[in-house]
Amino acid sequence: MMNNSSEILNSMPKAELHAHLNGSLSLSTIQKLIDLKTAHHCEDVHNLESIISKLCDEKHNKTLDECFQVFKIIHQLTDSEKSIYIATVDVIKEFAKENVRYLELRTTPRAIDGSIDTYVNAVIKGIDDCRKEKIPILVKLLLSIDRSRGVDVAKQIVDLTISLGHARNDVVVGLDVSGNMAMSNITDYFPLLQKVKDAGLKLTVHTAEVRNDAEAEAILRLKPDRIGHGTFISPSLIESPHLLNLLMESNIPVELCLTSNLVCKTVPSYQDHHLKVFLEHGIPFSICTDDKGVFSTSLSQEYLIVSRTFNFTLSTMWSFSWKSLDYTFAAQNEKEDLRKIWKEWEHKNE
Ligand code: 6MZ
Repeated sequence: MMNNSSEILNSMPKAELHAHLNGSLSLSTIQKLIDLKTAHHCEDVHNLESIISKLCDEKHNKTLDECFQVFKIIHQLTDSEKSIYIATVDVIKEFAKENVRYLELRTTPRAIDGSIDTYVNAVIKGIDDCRKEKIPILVKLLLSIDRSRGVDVAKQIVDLTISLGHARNDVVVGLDVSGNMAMSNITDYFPLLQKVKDAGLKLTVHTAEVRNDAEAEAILRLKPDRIGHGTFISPSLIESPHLLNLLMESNIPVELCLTSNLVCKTVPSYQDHHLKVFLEHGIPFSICTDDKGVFSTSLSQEYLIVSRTFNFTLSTMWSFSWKSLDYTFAAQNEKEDLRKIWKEWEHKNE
């Protein structure tokens, strides 16, 4: 295989398994949504514009709490069917442009005109239209629970996930649990999460993004299909190998988001990222972006960072991308089709 470079990693087929819709908006989409508000004579748009450009500045390191404030601002821009549709289409096309050939988008439905169905239908319409336009990317959707919003809101989202997981099982594949970990007790949500599992849908849970060993253990014992981050499971950050052993036994794949963790200061440096420890312990993982807009990154950029930080060859990087296909929530026949694309690229670049 050729040498690693940003061009070659850009051309390599990749699978994105952890992308929050509203965190993935590029500045050009944000500008489009601001213009949409201006056209509708919404107040405070200039104020919004200056806040957003400051918050999206890549050099502006944020704590995780500050990130949750950024999301609140972005949510003011995606508050109508039209803006949610635009956001979805733009994000899909941007990922497709950097050869992400499989995208699992996740988003937390908010009520539009009193209905969360309206929000989700706008996202699904965006996905369907990209499919009709033959954008070369397979897109699936996970609905997210924001754990800071309480169990009653979560219940509505779970019910919608289950009904769409049947009616639109070509798109809606499961549920994600995200949001501010500090603001709730995860076990309150377990009966709902079990309901999703019992309905045969997939489950991924943000786990140990900040340190909470008891919570991380409870989530691992629930056995979600994947977990997000898994930072404070790593023995490089916590003294006891107990959680790492549990993760190894369960063989749950982990969605790793290096820039997100670095910017939010949950890992001290790229070199200290737990990807290396997880690799050494045979823990399955997938390289992801988390919020490509808020963290000014792309999936190709994350691959480049991993290859440069740990000195991995192109064929190692390709194998990371190849293995992520196993961890997707796509159907078996879809995975087979994707594997053909990956193999074709490998042969061309041998
Ligand atoms: C936890 C996160 C997150 O759902 O409105 N979200 N939750 N940790 C993170 N690490 C940085 N990044 C994003 O996208 C934005 C929402 O995703 C979750 C938060 O709940 C945020 O409000 P959607 O499309």
